[in-house]
Amino acid sequence: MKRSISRTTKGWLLAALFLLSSATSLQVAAETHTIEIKRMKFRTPELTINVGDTVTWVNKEYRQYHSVWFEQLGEPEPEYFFPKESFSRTFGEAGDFSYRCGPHPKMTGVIKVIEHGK
Ligand SMILES: [Cu+2]
Repeated sequence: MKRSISRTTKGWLLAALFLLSSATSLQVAAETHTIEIKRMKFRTPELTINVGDTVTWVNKEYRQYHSVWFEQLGEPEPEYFFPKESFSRTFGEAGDFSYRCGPHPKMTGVIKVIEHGK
């Protein structure tokens, strides 16, 4: 009798462990997205990502430097980055985040950050 109770307890423990591990695997891993900067344009200029994802802008020009400036967030203009260099930013909350290049105001883009599965 005692043995069968402990066996049942063991079964429940295993079931609980299984549920915990499957809940963990449902979380979506954060991704890194790449935007290339070529011939004075962000390619692509509009990108939708999930909360927690990172965007890396890569300068693919021959000589031209650029910056990625989220001016509307009231942030200071970041340093320029040169060909073969990159700039990264992680987005921790949902929303539409417009940005521009500091030295080239006509270069604009937007990162649309959404909650997972919405
Ligand atoms: Cu630029």
